[in-house]
Amino acid sequence: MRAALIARQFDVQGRLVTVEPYGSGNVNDTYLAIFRTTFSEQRFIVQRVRKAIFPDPEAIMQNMRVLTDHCHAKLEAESDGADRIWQLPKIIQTKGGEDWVTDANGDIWRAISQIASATAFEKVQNPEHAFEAGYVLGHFHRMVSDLPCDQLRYALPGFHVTPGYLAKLDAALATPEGRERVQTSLDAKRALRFVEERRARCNVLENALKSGELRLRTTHGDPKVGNIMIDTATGRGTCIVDLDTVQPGLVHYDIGDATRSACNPAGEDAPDLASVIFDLDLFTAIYRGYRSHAQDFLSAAELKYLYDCIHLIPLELGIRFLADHLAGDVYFKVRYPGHNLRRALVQFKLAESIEAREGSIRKVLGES
Ligand code: GN1
Ligand code: MG
Repeated sequence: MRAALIARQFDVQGRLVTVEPYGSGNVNDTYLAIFRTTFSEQRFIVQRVRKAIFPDPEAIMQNMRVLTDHCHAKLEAESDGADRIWQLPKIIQTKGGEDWVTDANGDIWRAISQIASATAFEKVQNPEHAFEAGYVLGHFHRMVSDLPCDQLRYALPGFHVTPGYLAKLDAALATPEGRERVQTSLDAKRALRFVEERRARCNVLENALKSGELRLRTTHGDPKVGNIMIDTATGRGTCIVDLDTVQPGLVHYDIGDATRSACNPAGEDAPDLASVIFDLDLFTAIYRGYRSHAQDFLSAAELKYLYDCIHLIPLELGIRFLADHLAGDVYFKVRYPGHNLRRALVQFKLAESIEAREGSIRKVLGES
């Protein structure tokens, strides 16, 4: 097996016992490798970075190196006064001292440490869990608030730039296959109408960036609850994983992504659309967790756009899923035909629920 051959190239002691598919990522191929010696065992994550998604995988690895060097030094320096043992995955180098391996197809493979005794939940469990998700993201943002984002490369150009996803949707619609997929499905027609009614709102964050009101920072890019590790011994968040999408961006991309994930108890694959809501108790909890750290670094202008990002990012993810459905499922991995359309409907239902609760959300944000 290719993953086993690759796993042996990293600088780990012992003999390979197993290497099995791991996690539920929608994009990369992830494996858990277990190596054993006479006395101990080491588990780590091996991943193939999909070239089709990340045109410049070396940029991801360079970003990961810059980020982890910055954060590990900070975590060490602050560890005596910290309220818990904060963690962050570490790059495991190859036996030759490289940060990644390139296979015969030109694909990049990398190895990172596994966070021990911790669990990531695909769906939010309760308000305490939502609080922890906010607390971990706030802690991460505070840690990187002094890491100038011009030290990072754009590993995924256009990531979270909503108007760009609208353009992709339009391009998919302009193909005969895309048109056919819409004409034969009431759900696809409904989803498209939903987007059309909100098209004008899709520029809100990019306009604020262009006008200079908002500024770029170092962002995580994908802080959904499934990427927040919860310590099994204490129930406390211990770190955020999945560092592929770390790059310059707006802090709002992360906040909107965290809230769309942690405030929807039905999850991204909700079996019943009627169960998809933006839960205000969960939102109150995640925002309280986030603010514990974020009051140190968020500007007044950034605070002003919080409702906008909470609404925009689920709308954007819905547009991304819908565009991929119409393009023939080329980006997100799917488990059944129509999976991406179904995912889009869940995100649109969530965006609708956010619209219905705008006043209450703004209240929690302290705006009224
Ligand atoms: C993808 O592969 P995964 O599950 O970490 C996607 C995110 C989406 C997420 C939705 C690089 O993340 O942006 O929010 O699916 N990652 C990329 O579950 O596009
Ligand atoms: Mg990810």
